[in-house]
Amino acid sequence: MTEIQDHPTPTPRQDDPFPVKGMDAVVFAVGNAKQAAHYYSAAFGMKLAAYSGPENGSRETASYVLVNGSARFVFTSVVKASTERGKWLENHVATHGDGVTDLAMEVPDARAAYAHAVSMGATGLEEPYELTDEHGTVVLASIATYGETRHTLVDRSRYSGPYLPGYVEASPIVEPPARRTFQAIDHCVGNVELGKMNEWVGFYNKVLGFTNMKEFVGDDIATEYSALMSKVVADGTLKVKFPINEPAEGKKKSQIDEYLEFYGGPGVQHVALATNDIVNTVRTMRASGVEFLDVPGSYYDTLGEWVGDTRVPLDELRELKILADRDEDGYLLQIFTKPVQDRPTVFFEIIERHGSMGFGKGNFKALFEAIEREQDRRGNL
Ligand code: TYF
Ligand code: FE
Repeated sequence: MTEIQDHPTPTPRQDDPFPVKGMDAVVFAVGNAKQAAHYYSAAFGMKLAAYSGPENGSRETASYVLVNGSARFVFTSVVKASTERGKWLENHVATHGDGVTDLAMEVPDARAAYAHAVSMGATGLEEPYELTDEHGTVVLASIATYGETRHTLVDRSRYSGPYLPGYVEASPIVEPPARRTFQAIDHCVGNVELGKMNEWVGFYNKVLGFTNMKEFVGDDIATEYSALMSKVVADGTLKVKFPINEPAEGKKKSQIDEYLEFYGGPGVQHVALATNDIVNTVRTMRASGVEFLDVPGSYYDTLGEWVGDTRVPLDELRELKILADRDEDGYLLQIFTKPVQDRPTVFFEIIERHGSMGFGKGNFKALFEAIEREQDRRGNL
């Protein structure tokens, strides 16, 4: 830990050049959105809220909108080969497999946000445009980020429909779980190529006015065991947090290199979901067949000594393989799923925060050793 980092205070700045309200949605391009919607309903406990497809005027693509508290995921697939609108989606899925195309952010003014971003050097992908239906008007615009990922900027302050014009309300696919599994998107992590982390951190600093959070993985830790470097950028209110990873020279093949190779370039690595009851969430998801990374029992033999007491008894953390970390602000509990598709690419994190605004740095050793064991099982170490 040699660099000095900004230490953001979570107070909205009056002069924020790029104010954001929070994450609007994580949008996935997948091979079969109908089945993805079922998986995220039955296994993740999300609720289908809206749909767009051939039955209501979208002839080329089908999209399912799933929600859990303020967290919103959208799954999109092509329904017909080689159409004009479906082409890019087809190419995205062919190259990357299932993956994230869009980390959409809700903003108070999409036109102003887009104009600011482009004037500061962002690549514009969609100029601001309006969509209107009987529920009101939404203003959208999109800018490019790493790989083929984009940020759509969404002003939905004059809209009351279930998602966007073009979508109709939809009923849950299965009965939602008795207790909510998570209620918000905590952070979304990108993997970029070797040597590009600082460029992308600079992009978020300059173009979006995001600041660097104090937690990061530097050279020293990277070469020891994690084989990655990481820095975190966040908006002024810390509602949107984007860690950026790049591969590092380590003892073994970097997990980031494995991702880049199998995804076919930079992209979203994991999405962390905030819960108030990680024990319930993990029990519910495990019972539905979601696989989590395995942590050796030895991790728990010493955990109590440095983490101290947490809301969840040590025995229950050990039973469920939940990780814990503490810093000067408090503690957090977290767990990571295995990749959720056949490619070793996108996975999820469940996180319960108690004061700590960190990302679990105390767990990096145990976590990365667990990831290495999985890489080894796949023959990618
Ligand atoms: O978001 C984070 O930074 C933590 C730590 O492959 C992390 O969740 C970083 C890289 C990784 C898994 C977790
Ligand atoms: Fe994370």
